[in-house]
Amino acid sequence: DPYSAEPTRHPALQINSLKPFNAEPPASILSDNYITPSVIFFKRNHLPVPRVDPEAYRLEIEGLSGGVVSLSLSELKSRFPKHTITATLQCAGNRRSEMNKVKQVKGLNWGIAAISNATWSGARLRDVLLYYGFGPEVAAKAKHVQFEGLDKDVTGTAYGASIPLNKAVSEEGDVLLAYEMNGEDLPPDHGYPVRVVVPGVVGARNVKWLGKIVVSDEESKSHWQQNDYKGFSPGTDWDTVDFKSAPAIQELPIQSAITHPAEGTSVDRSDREVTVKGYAWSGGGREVVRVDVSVDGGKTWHVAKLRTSDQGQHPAPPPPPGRAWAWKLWEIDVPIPHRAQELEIVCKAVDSGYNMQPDTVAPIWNLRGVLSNAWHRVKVKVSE
Ligand code: MTE
Ligand code: MO
Repeated sequence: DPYSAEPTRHPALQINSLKPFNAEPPASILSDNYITPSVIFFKRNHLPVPRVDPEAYRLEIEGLSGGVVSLSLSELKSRFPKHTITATLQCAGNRRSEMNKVKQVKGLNWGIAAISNATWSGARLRDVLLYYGFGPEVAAKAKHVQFEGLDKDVTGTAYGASIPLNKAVSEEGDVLLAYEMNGEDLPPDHGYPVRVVVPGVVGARNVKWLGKIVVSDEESKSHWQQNDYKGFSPGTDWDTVDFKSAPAIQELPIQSAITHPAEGTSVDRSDREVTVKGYAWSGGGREVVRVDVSVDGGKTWHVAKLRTSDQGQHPAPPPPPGRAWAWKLWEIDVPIPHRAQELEIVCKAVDSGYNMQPDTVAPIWNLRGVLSNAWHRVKVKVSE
């Protein structure tokens, strides 16, 4: 059984598939912490978790002048300054279950919690590439940086992905070869001993158990770069889809969802107000600037209070423009409308580019169920 060496997991996780292991935390606890504890951070594995011996570990780098580089874990840690960022990871399939309700899609049936926020520490990819000879000569030809994992399928094919070269080498890109998550060694599920953290970019490009980096004029040839993780028209079906016709997802669109109250629960009229909580995040380093909340299905709106730290902690200083990698948690007390017997609670976020979420799922439905970011809606009863 290729899955015999899987790590133990937290019992609170809601399992989407066991082999490979895919799970998300219950939405109700997701917004309890600004920094998601690693044990409940969503887990998305395509293959068995590889167990890597840190002494034997080598990171190979190809495509730079001067041939193949082979770097040990201790060299990675000692040769390059340690840099820490707080960044949210979101799976392209987060909230896929809402697309499934419109029409069947292919993929894991994620709820709203295939997204989590952590601090990541490691070497800057930029520093490593420059150290080993990245310069104008390489830049003249290369356009992409490919990553290969040490996790392999039965045919020996590794998980792989790539990102644009300019994201990888830009001073503002903040791409890390991370060896710590939330101040500790990366857990096995999250890529021990080294993963790429590409802040602002879809989870799929944040390759775990990183074995190889290739600076190239081509994108990764991997299935997940070429024939998956792409968006299509609602009119495209499995008979007509041409994966070559769409670009690989990199930055993700504006997103928000309600973590409290839960669908189908009830609120007391005597409380007069309902407390609504959730998260909001946008890709590409675009900062969330506002979250609007309605309890009457979108007829009237209220502006939620945004939060960038755990309760009682000092909020982080505001990020430089274009480098807002972390989510914001939000909260608001909204008066319960007179005579309402049911509330349709809705949230929608706005980012620094004034991008907003679409109001319904149908116009953004796609056969793979990715990029699901319509207004999130939760219905609760009002009890007398
Ligand atoms: N890297 C490797 N090597 N293998 C994988 O299966 N899954 C990707 C990405 N990196 C994956 C990987 C996907 S689709 C996502 S959403 C994120 O890892 C999930 O990261 P997490 O498990 O740390 O939350
Ligand atoms: Mo993903």
